[in-house]
Amino acid sequence: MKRATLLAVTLGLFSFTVAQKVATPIEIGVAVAQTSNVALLGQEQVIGARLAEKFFNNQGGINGTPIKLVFQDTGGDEAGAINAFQNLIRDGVVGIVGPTLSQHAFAADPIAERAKVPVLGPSNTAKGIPQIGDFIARVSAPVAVVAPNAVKQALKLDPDIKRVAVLYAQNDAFSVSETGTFQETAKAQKLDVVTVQKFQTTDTDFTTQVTAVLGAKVDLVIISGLAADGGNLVKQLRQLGYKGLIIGGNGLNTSNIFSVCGRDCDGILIAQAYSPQQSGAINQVFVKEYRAQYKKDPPQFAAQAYTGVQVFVEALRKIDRKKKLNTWDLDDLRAELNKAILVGSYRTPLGVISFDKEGELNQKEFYVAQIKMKDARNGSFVFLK
Ligand code: ILE
Repeated sequence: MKRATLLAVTLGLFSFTVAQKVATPIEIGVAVAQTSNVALLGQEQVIGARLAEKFFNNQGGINGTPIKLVFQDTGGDEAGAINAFQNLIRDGVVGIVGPTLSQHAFAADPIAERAKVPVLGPSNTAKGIPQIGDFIARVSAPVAVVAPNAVKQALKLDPDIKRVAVLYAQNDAFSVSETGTFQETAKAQKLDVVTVQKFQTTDTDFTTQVTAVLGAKVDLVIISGLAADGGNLVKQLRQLGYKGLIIGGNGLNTSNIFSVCGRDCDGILIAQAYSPQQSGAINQVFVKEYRAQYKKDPPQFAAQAYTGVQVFVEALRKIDRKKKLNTWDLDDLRAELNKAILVGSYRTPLGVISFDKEGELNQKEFYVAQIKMKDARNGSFVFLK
């Protein structure tokens, strides 16, 4: 039965191939969180990657050869990320866009590095990601250049801010990295960090931390955590009476927190590495497609995942022009692809980007948005000047 099905499928594919003259697609792996709490962030990456797949295939893929994204769900932990990477590498993808979290990247990227498979981190912003190895680069600007913008914006909105409370998820590598940047920025701006509170991304009750924050009489709260915990923390801060400004870190940068903090999400400031208003032609196409399907503006995580796929596509096109991709040995192609990625420059929805020789991203434009809630469920990110 199985064999018969396989034969039928093979024959079907064969005749399709002959009839359509479609070459075997080039497979690019996408390993992000499609399940677990981390999927609050990962879902947007799946959407961005798929839009890119469609867009670039409509353009003819890699000089006539279509691309195919191969998805592997990392789930919410390191073991899942490692497993997803291993499966993709074994399946023969040319490179991997992923994973969702830096916490997962520190565990899974070394696997790709050893196998010499290029990785583009779509959202891994902790310090030290490109330094994991030669095959690891990212299209997500590091926290050190993104996060300070939110603090500066808060001071623009309220120049009288003096006392700051900082909270962070101590079991998440990115949150630990981000709070370091936030605390340094606060001090550089001559603010007093009067209390630093820790929590876990798995926590749901933040009474202890909120009590400490309220007792410290602060004008600004800065949170580094992920979407579910971060959203709950905001909600509990508001419910227990905190009235001042709140900065949310990159882990709260999704409209998926609206269902967690509801109306209490209103006013949160979040730094952005992407703006739907970015004027480049490809961004305008991306925004149009995204709006048509989802009736709202695309979020940062979707734009970055789109960019990850785009960088692979453009680097592959370059290689293919010199020597057809189907004539390469897979190991050689992966190594060549890694080199091509690092020397290129790309017009993406994030603006024009390139990489330094370690695989760190060069990006110029950054923004800050403020959440505006319309009711308990619906809201938007308003970009500030
Ligand atoms: N930027 C973070 C990280 O590096 C999260 C990505 C928020 C979704 O882990």
